[in-house]
Amino acid sequence: MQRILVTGALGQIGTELVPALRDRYGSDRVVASDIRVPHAHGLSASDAFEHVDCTHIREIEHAVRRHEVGTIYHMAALLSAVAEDRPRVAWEVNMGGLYRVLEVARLHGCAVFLPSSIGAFGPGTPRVGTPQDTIQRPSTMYGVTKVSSELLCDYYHARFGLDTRGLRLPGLVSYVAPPGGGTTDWAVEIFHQALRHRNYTCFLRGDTRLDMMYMPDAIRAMMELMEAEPGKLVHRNAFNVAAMSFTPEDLAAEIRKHIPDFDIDYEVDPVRQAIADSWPESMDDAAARHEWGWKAEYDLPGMTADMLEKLGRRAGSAS
Ligand code: AKB
Repeated sequence: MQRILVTGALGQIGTELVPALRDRYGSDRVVASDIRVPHAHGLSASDAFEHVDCTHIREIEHAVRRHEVGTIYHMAALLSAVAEDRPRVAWEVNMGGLYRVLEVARLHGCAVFLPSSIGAFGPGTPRVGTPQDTIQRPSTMYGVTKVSSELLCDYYHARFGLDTRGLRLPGLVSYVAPPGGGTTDWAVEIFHQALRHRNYTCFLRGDTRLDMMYMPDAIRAMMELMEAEPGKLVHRNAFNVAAMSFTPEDLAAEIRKHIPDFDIDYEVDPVRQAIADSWPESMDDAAARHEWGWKAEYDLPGMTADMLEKLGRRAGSAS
């Protein structure tokens, strides 16, 4: 039986991807891995877990051999703001990690999923309705690693026939695990602060419009892409996927429909503002819709209502 290995399983995406994969394919078929320890992150002791530092090829190979892995969801990476602060580490983790994952995948015949990002675009890219195939000249180290990762995955597909597939994910909103180190983290923090303090100080300008998505849609997109008929895929690394596009002012107004006395103010961080200003407001995801039937389910009102309900419930059960 071939298994699925998830790297970076304790991060914002991995924390929700692992249970979703286990629900769909069976608990015994999914191995979580991370450089961090699982007990602090709520995984049960019976769930398969491997310590994997993706900058060490032997650790990846050990997990792949031991669990007879056939597919790797490679989520381990530094996000945009941290990568800008530590560009050398970002290159080593984002590119070095991917290179080693691809080499192990080549030797063991594994399929590979890689999350790219709106960060793979830059100031020269059309910001509205960003096409699938367009200018990609990002101005951040994160973006440089994302474009290079897309190219490297396409290369391994063309050169070695590896089944590599990827998505250009928008900023992700989720309630299970915090993002940590991204430019779109404000869109998660705002919900926690709204529920706790009725106030949020945002590090981006109020009119900064970015492409965003609710985590359940993102998780479904990853699994649907990996299940798609290979013959139908014209693109591989990586597909634009879109759901909604909003500013901090828009989200604050939507939250106010549920929490009328919620207030937002702004203390702009110039580094993260510059990163956000270089990213798409809204991507055109026609290729994903045509090639494998992608369709988002959550819009801004639906996501906001669900986030507040789920976070409110969690706070209630914790008290
Ligand atoms: C980040 O803000 O760095 C990420 C992303 C959009 O790739 N959430």
